[in-house]
Amino acid sequence: MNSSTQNQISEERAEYYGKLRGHSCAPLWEHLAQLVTPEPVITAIPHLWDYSKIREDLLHSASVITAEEAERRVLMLENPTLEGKARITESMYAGLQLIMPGEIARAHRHSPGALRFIVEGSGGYTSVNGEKTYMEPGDFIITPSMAWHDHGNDGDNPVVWMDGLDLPLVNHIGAMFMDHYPEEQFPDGQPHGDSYIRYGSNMRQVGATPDRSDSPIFSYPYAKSRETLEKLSKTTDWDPYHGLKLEYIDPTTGGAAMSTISTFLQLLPKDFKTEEYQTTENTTYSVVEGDGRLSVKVKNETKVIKWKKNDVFVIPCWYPHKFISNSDSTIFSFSDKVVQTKLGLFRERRGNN
Ligand code: 1HN
Repeated sequence: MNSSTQNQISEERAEYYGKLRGHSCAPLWEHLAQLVTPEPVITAIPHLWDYSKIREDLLHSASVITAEEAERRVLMLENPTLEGKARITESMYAGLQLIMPGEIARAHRHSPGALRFIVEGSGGYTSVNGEKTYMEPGDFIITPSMAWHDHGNDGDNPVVWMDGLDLPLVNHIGAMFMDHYPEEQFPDGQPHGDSYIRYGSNMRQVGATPDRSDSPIFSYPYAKSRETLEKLSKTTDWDPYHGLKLEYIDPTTGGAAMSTISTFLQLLPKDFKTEEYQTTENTTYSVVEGDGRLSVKVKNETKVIKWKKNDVFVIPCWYPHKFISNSDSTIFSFSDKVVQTKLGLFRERRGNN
């Protein structure tokens, strides 16, 4: 075929495609190769937010805006490739929230589900449908979809936590709803610790059937999960890909604690080196204790990311990676695994073949 014939076809096609656009149609054959790729093509990149660097910016936010005016005083952690999109990975939102002594973040509710992972400070609390829970560093708290919630700080120091939300997933589907409560705080309901008493002892009242899709336990204290990791580490073989990794579960179902976000706490002992691992999960990590490195393949290069206490880092879908710990380390993480699993899309690859 000579080039003038080719040009003619292109012109013919261009004209035809233009006509199609006018009828809200498009030719699949021009897009198929980009739409359906042999392996995931991911915009988000592995990245780390150094807490020692952004802490100052975060504390500074208190002199820029009050919690009252901001409603939620949060620095969003945006993946560098997803600027302006309020996403830390393709599927998840994360931010660092600051609440100063005496402040209140007013009551509201929304369809995205949220988690809090406490980074620093004591005396902070959150109330979920009127049940208050105080939060300590390393505690994991759930705010289920459409649950009323407000936060406060009865302590003497700033309180900081990482928020994780399924916001991009909900936005994608379109099922977004939010309400503001007419009062600043939701009225007190069940006493502090009630849900833990009801559901945290492997027993439940006869006839009790929690009607939610998230765990009725909405606070998982670090002291308990850390102790469990420590004790298990004495009797359990290390997983070559994860060290010792525990998933937070809903004790009434045995499934993931949240319906749209999987949550984990893992222990990597000093000088542990994991084998190469690849997963379709989009995972955000928050380092609770220790330090180490992440070695991750980006295109054909190996990128080394150094992490330490309180840093946040992400490994989006399908980047092959390994962990190397310098000291005994515990790392919290959250991902979209539970959603992928429900949809039959979850995949993983262990090792490099
Ligand atoms: C939200 O309600 C909170 O309740 C935090 O603390 C972050 C990000 C987007 C939308 C709602 C909170 C949020 C959020």
